[in-house]
Amino acid sequence: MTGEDVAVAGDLVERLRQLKAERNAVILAHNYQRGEVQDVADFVGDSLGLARQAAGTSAEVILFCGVDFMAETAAILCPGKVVIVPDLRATCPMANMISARELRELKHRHPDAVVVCYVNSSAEVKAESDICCTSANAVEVLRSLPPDREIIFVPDRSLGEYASRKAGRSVILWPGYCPTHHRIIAPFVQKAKAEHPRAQVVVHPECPSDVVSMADHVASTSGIIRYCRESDAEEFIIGTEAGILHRLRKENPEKRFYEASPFADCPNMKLNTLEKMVWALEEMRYRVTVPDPVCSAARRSIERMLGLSGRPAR
Ligand code: CIZ
Ligand code: SF4
Repeated sequence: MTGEDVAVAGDLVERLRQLKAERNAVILAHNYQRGEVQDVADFVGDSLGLARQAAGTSAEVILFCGVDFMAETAAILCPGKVVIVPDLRATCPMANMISARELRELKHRHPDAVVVCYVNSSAEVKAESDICCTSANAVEVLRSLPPDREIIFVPDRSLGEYASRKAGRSVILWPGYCPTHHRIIAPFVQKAKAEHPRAQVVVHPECPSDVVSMADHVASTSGIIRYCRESDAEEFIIGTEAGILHRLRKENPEKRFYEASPFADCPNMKLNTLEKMVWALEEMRYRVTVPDPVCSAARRSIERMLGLSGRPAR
């Protein structure tokens, strides 16, 4: 950044501070957001941790910096609050890989199956599902299901395969995947390991299965942050969206973090900027709402997950 850029960023941060007070707003940012967006947020976390912050806040307005399904989840869990996002185009290609109609057809072919949907899904797909899960609790959710029931898992095939193996439950998979995590490929990880032989390989379960099998530890974003903080290791190769490196380096200045792939940016996550956050609060747009009956049905599948352990997404 030039001196001028720094001054502009400083002005934007100051303007955000004023607007937050005027609007009684709270800023929530996902672990994959740009560093400067994370730095101005009141809370940084994973989608479910953020939704829980949203539910617990006394603020009236939630400026949600992530992608659409996360803001929808916050709106579903906080019916009395105004949820706005900086850019309506910030969506999740993986969540868009299954529609409610496609899920209904799959259910029709397996009428006795329990439907588990990853939180990376539209409200309509959540509404068609029996129980939701996150990457932090997918294994626990599968283990909680009656042993004699068939299980449908949508939309992420990689997470479904990983959780199925860990839980010892066979599942009917859907061929969805995260384009960002699937750019973390085994040859990149091998190269990073050769360059940093002492580093631990820590990856997200959305990665391809050969990458997952090369890892020392597999976890959700909140799990990756916790593992790196608590581990005695000093170097880590990180296999998830690149935005998480900002937080890992900020919270662990004495440790070294390397990216497992040079191409692991999610362009949707990066659509949110400080300027768009200021505009969003100035103009109180873009509002995210989930009307009934989808909202109530989606809330049931999320609440079933929340009821499992009371403390789900870590
Ligand atoms: O649930 C989330 O926030 C996502 C998409 C990833 C993760 O592992 O935290
Ligand atoms: Fe969706 Fe992948 Fe981007 Fe997450 S990183 S929002 S799963 S495309």
